[in-house]
Amino acid sequence: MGKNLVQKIFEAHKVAGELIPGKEVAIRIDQTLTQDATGTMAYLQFEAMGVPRVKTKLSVSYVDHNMLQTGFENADDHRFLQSVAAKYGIYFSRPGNGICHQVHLERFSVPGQTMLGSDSHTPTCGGVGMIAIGAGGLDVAVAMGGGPFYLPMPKVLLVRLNGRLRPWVAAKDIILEALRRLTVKGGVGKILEYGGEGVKQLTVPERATITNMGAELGATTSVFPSDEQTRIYLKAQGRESSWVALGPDHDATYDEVLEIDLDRLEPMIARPSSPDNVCPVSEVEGTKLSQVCVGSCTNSSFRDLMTVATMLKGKTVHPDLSFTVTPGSKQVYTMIAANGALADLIAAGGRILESACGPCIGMGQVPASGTASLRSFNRNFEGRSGAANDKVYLASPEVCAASALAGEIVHPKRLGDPVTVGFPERFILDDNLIIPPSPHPERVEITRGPNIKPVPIRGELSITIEGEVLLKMGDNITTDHILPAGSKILPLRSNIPAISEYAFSRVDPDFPKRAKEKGGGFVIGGSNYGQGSSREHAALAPMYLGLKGAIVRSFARIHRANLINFGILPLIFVEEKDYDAIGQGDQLRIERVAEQIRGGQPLVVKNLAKGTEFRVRHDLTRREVDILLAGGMLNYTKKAAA
Ligand code: MIC
Ligand code: SF4
Repeated sequence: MGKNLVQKIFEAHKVAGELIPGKEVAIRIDQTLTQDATGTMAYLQFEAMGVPRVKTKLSVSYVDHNMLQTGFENADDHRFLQSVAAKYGIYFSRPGNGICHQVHLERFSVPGQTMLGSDSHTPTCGGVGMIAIGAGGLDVAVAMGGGPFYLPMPKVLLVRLNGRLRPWVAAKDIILEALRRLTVKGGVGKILEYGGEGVKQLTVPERATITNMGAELGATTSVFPSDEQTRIYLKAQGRESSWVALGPDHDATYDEVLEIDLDRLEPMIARPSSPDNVCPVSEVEGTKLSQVCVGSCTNSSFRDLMTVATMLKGKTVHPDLSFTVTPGSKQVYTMIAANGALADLIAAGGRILESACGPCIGMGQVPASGTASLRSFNRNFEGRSGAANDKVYLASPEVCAASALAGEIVHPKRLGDPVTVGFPERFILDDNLIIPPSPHPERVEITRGPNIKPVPIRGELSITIEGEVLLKMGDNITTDHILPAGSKILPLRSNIPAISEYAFSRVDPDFPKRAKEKGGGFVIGGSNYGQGSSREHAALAPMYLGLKGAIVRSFARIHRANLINFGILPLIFVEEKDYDAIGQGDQLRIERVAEQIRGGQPLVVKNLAKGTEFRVRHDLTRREVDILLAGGMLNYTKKAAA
């Protein structure tokens, strides 16, 4: 039987387990990527592991999230990261070099290799045929130390692209259509493999927009074949030698298939406040905008910015809105500066930001109160922009540019014929902002600012766990709810005691106080609990406040893994009615926890307040059970080493 591309890459990297959907498999990791907001924790944990030098083929540390230096904290973190990189054999991408995913695609991606990154949009590099997966910082630290990455083997979903995109319809519209049909839960436990005739038409940066936003489907990752388009891209990046042709066998089979007819697609838009709240742009035309932002790791390539610059050339953006542009990398920034497109953007009224995440993660550019913002980004979770009741729409750069001129959401066809941007034969190549690791690691001193605090560690799991239900929540709770970002909170990523004061603050600002008063307890969630970002702080901060277990309808993959890594029980309601019956403030008790978990049967939870009992299940592997019993991954690794 023929193999699909996912099976081929997994097979080449498998170190244990089976490639059967749902069964645990361990794969060797070739490359790792971190960014500064998750990287400090990842490297503190790597240091604690005592490995002298990374064992991967390539590890890169990026600085792109915490770029506003409103206090000393972010700059201190940058210096810490730079010294760690020099000492432990990691390439360091300096602030200003660009957004991790865009730069990694340009300068380091290799078809057929595996990558683990401490950022949920790591799948961007699936655009060249890598298996690139987002994970918590601790899992990335383990991979840097040479450990394999364990995951339940995902199902493989073939997304067959038929036909060709029509004028004004972009790659972004393909992934928005997938989100419309599959929702933010539709990709959980799956890898999306793209195929079909329509693939050939898409350049690598367009493919990367699609694999990037596959994260919003909850998918483990997304991957395109490595073909002629891939060769052309890598050649233009001066890296043709990294290219190999890779694809599925002609008789490959898949667990599921989704067909998308490109010639029937039209420009799409995600309405507030979920990336799957998608409809055709035509349905929301006329919505007044106070802000339009082009950029983020989804849509900030040379092609994207050239498209926008060409559409705006000689015109002025609408007087009632603010228009920001973020080039995804120094390469993109330099190229639009050299060819004059930057001047066109400035002349049209663009507010040009440095090459970084910026407004995507609430680092500045918070929209005006009660107004709508249109962005070319990937997430519009409520409050993520920095304003509590924000109204953020997501669409292609084409829709953004047309709407910036109109002052309201419009279909870009209003501007007449579509613009075409030629693919550069050669990108401007200069890696001067990427610092290789030191040849003399013994001479490198790690620089540690006062905001960098040690990683808290949980003790072994106790025999009985008991505590109050500290918070009850609904479906699709994101890690932005659990531990928000933004310019005030992001600088505390290296300081768990300080950042824990913001745990669940978006749901209930009294949570930290209550958790401390009650000595910890449980939280209750609905389905897809913990979707979104990979930030392990969403597990670390609650753990620090004494959270013992999260009982939910279902989990998002990365957050579930982070809970286990930090010794918090991830439990799932067996019966729907028990979710309804439980209330905030109820006192819960689970006895003989270790024994019950090992037994594999559903656990009995006593609701002492109501005098009732209910059952919860877990889907932990044996290894995960051992990690939990040890009180988290760091304890487990230490125990294993001893
Ligand atoms: C995000 O888009 O939410 C982030 C910020 O890039 C996160 C990582 C983080 O929280 O540091 C992600 O997607 O993993
Ligand atoms: Fe940065 Fe936004 Fe991409 Fe996250 S989604 S890596 S915050 S640009």
